[in-house]
Amino acid sequence: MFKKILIANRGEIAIRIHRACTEMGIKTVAVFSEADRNSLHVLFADEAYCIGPAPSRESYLNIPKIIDVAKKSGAQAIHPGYGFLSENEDFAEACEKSGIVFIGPTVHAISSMGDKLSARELMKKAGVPIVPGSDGPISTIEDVKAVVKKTGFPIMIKASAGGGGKGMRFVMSESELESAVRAAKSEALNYFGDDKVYVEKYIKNPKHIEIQVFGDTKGNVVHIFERECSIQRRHQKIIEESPSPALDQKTRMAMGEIAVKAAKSVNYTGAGTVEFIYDIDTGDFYFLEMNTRLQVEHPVTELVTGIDLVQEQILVAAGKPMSFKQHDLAQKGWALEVRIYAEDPITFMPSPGKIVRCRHPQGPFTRVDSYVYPGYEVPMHYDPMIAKLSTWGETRSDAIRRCQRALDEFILSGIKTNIPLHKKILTNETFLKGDFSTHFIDKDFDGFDKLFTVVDDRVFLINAAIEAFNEHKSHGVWDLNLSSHWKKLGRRLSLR
Ligand code: MV4
Repeated sequence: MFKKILIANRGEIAIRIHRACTEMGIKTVAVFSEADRNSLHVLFADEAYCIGPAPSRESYLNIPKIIDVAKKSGAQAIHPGYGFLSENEDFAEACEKSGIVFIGPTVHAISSMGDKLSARELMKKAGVPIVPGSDGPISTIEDVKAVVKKTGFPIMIKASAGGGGKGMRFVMSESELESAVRAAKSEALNYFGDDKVYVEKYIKNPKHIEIQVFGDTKGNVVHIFERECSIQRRHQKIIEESPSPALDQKTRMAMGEIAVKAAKSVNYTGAGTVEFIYDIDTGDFYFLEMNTRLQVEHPVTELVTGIDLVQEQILVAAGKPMSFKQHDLAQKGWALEVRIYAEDPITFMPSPGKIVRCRHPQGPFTRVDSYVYPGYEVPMHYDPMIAKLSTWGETRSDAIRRCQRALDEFILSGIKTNIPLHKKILTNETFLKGDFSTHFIDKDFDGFDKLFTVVDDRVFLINAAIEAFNEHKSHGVWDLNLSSHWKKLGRRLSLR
């Protein structure tokens, strides 16, 4: 077993990995940029090394520097977390060449799934359902027209080197075809250095459902059930949950078996996620992409199964068998995760800055993965996600109610956050019914009026007065809840 692991990441996931290592008796090495000198993952680690200036490309993406620190510190393995170098095959290869274990899948698995077109071909051969569309890359309009004869409009043109929503174009009709194909190819070339694009029939009313998979080096591959990730904005997930309110047991098991088939087709080892698009109108589901990393939303799977996915990643990377068989696994209850972003809840603009007051929720079946603290300066150089709040309950409504209670306890002032957005989503009828699609934020959610911006609790008071006044204006009665608003806020203000 490893004695020391370098964590090639920052923020909440670096702390999450540190915790798994420490519980296993493994020492940790943190790497940090100059902007992260006071970040919590640096404080927690057993050793910490500055690897460069704030910009990611000069620090967290600096492969030679990170490998150099691993060698100097005597780390036997590197955990990449998510984002940054976690799906970078050059990094995985550089680790291998340096005799350092990359805690993740093989280079073959990363490169096979990194090229979306080769992944699609591979899935088709493995008998995994793919969205109807082109067999291979398209280069001329004629190629596309031949596909559209099968699929009809609308279609999606996707970049093979894209993924996660990058390099996608929606085409409604033939008149848009020529310009769309040209634009998609040049965009793909500019962004990814690879202009290969392919076509899929557009699924109008989809859910984004993904299956957690796990493989070890003994040939075992299992699925660890689904996560529903449809509540997202511009491909940035906001709320994830497990189980999905849309799946019946039959579909769940079918999706799980298909995901295992997909993972086995590349001899997958470690934690991975097979993303599906679920067609609400037909109940069909199709392979979208496979993410060859641990995901941000892994806590919802951990909460409903009792598995520590990071510890399993480390065990398997050290050549041990995973701790469970498929028949050992079951989902118990319901879990949801809300991502807390340092951003304006209306404009979604990042809101870096110094945190004045910070108190995380606690309590039964309430988990917070966070790296912020009172006085911490949220940097503007990195992803604005500062915390994840996950709650578990026997039923979906228990988990939601617990999340609402926990959000009410959350105190974060000095920066703006999307906490009010979460509060509003968790009371939205469509969300509560569970029959939302990926269009929820744009179509089913009325968002906020422009008056409401969160700076600190004082604004909640003003907003409560505005809401009560509007209530009075429209129904001629004062919202007596205002007094409960005041009482609750008064209590909270006095807490500090
Ligand atoms: C699609 C789709 C509908 N039809 N493909 C691809 C990347 C993944 N993260 C989301 N993707 C989608 N691919 C076909 N053929 C719908 C999505 C999709 C989505 C698309 C645009 C905006 C937000 C979205 C959220 C989830 C899924």
